[in-house]
Amino acid sequence: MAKVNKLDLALDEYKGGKSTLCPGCGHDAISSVIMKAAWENSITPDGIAKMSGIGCSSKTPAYFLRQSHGFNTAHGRMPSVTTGANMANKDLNFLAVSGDGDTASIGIGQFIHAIRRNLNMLYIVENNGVYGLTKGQYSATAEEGSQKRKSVPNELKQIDLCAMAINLGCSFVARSFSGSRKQLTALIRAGMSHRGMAVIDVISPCVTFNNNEESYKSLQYVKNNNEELHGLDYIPHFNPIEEVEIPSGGYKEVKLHDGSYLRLETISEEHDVGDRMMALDAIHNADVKDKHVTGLLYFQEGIPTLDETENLVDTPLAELSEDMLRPSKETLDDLLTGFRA
Ligand SMILES: Cc1ncc(C[n+]2csc(CCOP(=O)(O)OP(=O)(O)O)c2C)c(N)n1
Ligand code: SF4
Ligand SMILES: [Mg+2]
Repeated sequence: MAKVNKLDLALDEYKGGKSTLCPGCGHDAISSVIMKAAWENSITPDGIAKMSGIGCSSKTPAYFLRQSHGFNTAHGRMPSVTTGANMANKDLNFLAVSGDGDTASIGIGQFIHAIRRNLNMLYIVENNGVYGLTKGQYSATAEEGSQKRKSVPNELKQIDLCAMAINLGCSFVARSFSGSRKQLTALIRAGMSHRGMAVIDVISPCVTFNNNEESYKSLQYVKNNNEELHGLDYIPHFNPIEEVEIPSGGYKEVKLHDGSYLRLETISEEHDVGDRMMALDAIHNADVKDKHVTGLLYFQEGIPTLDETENLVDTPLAELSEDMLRPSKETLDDLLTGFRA
């Protein structure tokens, strides 16, 4: 019999359609981690809304969680559509997948404002440094000096989405790699447990246009130049922490909104995830050495989310009856009088 989760569902119930991406594309590895993470976290599939923009990465929600709600929006516009959907039904789990082009080029304004508003969502960037779907032009996250297949080196400075998110006050910022399955699983599970905006920038090699050795986002380059901040283990709220084996070295635990924990095992120097300057320092130090720093870079609990700032009622607007949504003539008259005063 197939193994089931806390909802008595097998992993199969969290799968999607067959992928049409190039064999070996990093995005497919991320899709498989997303399915497993949602299954292991025992999230009801129809309680999830999959959001995406346009690109090979943004196509991937078709390949996981077929029973979930889904909205494949316009290029770079996913955050604003998610804002609307979140206002209509704040109780859904918003799981967004975007690309580096979708996020750092055409959609950068939208990305910035979603972070500022602390939209309650998990935002995964599948970052390959190129516009894969339109045949591999350099994107704004391609590092200066990095060189894709059959091309001259990229001459422009990169935008580091994690540094930008930290500077904007994002409450959960992580970087990972599609080839680091254990680390990525722990981070995605933790991102799903976080209340507020969680940004995970995942380096995801484009095997067709940007996987040669001169590219800083190629599979081999990332494997050789990945500086992990810590080992990561996710302990779900339904699993008593006392029963989890304690690591032999040093470690710290981060308690997440739903009562789950992310255990951070020290690798070399201890990274304080609550220290914004330390997070920016880690990114900068890796950048000057042409390395990639991965792990949970920054975390902060308790920042009000957009639905809280907007004082939404407890019941999602989508579930309120029409008489609750439509103000009476007297209420409207009162409102208008207030505006005229
Ligand atoms: C308004 C608009 N401009 C341009 C395009 C063409 N276009 C489609 S996907 C894409 C880039 C996708 O790159 P990225 O988000 O990095 O995704 P990847 O394919 O690399 O996963 C572009 C420029 C479009 N679909 N819509
Ligand atoms: S073109 Fe690149 S990003 Fe798109 S599916 Fe192929 S390998 Fe993946
Ligand atoms: Mg891309």
